[in-house]
Amino acid sequence: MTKNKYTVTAALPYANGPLHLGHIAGVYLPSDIFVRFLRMKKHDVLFVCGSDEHGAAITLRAKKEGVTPEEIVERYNTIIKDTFKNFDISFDIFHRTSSEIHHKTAQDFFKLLHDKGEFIKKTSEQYYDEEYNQFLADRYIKGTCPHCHNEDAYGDQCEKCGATLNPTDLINPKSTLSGNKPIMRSTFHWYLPMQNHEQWLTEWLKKGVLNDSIQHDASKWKNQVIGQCMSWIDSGLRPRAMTRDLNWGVKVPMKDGDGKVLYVWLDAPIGYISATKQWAKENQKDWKEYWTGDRKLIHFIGKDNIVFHAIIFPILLKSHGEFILPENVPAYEFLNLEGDKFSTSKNWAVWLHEYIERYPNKIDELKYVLTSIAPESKDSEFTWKEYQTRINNELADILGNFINRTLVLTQKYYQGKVPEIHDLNSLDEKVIDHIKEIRNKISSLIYSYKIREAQAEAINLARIGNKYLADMEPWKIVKTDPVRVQTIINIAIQITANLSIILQPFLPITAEKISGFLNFKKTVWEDAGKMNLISPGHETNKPTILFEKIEDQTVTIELEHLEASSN
Ligand code: B3M
Ligand code: ZN
Repeated sequence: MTKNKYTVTAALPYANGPLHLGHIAGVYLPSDIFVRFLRMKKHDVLFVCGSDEHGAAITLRAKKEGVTPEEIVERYNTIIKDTFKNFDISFDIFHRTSSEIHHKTAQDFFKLLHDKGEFIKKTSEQYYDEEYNQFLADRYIKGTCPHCHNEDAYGDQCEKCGATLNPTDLINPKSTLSGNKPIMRSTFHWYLPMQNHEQWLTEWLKKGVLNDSIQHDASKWKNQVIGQCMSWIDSGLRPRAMTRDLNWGVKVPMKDGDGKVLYVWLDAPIGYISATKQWAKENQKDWKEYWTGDRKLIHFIGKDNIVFHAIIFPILLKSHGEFILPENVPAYEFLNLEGDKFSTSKNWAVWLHEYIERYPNKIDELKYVLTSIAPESKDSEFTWKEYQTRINNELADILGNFINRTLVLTQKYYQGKVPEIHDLNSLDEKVIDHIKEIRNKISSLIYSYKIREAQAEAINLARIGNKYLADMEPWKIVKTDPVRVQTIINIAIQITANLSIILQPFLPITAEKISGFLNFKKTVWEDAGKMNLISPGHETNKPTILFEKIEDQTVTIELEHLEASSN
């Protein structure tokens, strides 16, 4: 088994609000499953995240609430961090970009690039709000998108059509601070001449399309990611300002940098590096090992973050010169909610911390549903009805039922002791072959970021077990053919043991419970696929119900709650 080394990052959520199911389905859950799997493969893996505490997202929220940006980031860093913990997302560290170590890391990075001559300093005319005495970049300015005519496009991006914009692209620009029409005023900034990087970037991205050199087709990039990057490059890369005239952020470390901070999209991805540094410090490791050499750097993100991770950050890393570039940037599309987009401002959302409060014992249930509908290649939708159907028909009726039947029969017939296995017939053999295939299928799906299909395969194993028991009907022949029943139950126990292994990345709490029932625990991926995991005579425990069914009433209550709290 080759031991591969991975540094896996999950997009740093802005500390300006709590997490909703859309965030989880499209970044944190798939990355967590991927990482849990890599750990079971005994790869060397570091999983980092943290909160993004700079940028207009924070200051505008503070202005809206009439509090300081510090207050906002303190509040939401805590909420987000606790929510991840309660949802059992297994980051090695959840850091924050307001930390000292981050400010220093980002400043050093900027300075190094500056000293290498990687920036151009230039003066230009920019929009300015006279009432607030502030230049208006990014989200400080709104207007009509020149592409789709959405009237609420921001100065950096139109959230409707996804186009990346400059403030001067906007039709009818308005300050988001005062609502006034801005004037033009001149200011200087440090720019990254992205156009100089076009050639290597194109070649590197193309390698991403073809790359199947490592294992399986693990490193193939998603079409959407390559597509978005190439269309950006084809429309011509331009110099992009790496600094802003603001006072909230990482101070520009230059003599003439007064009143200026680093562009949030320069400092935020460096947050992955500073999080690594902090983790390394706490664990007596050398942080550089996680950003150099033959390590694979993987960025899990949402689709609105593609160009920042697949174009701008790689240019910065390459210009720096010492660090590896991402091996892959698995980006997810968006999750919708009951026929509409998730919206913080309209409060059209299922907030994860509220879900956990209401259903503290249904963490794996939600994980299962979100992975089943993950927006891997196109936008998808969460509905409470589907939540109910998937839990009832798949988790309870298939997985729960199979595990329960197997263990209850083992108790009933053999006082919990695993029976002997005797001669196998062709049906037994078919089932056994299937189990062996499934382990490999799941691993190649996970290596290729097809987490949703991988989970479906894992549940398929329970489906096979469930059907096997239903077809063999041991309860009908236990009196007449007790030897045959021993074989059937032994096989069902081995399938259960296999499930306790392969479910670990997806449903860690459930896998742990199954292990408890079996009185057996294996955490190495390669242990799955075997049919002699548990020896005859081994004592199992009495099972409890794994999944309760979701009543219609729960669906009704949740829908009413959603309608009532939205505006
Ligand atoms: N904070 C943007 C977002 O939440 C952002 C990601 C930063 S990753 C370095 O969409
Ligand atoms: Zn648009």
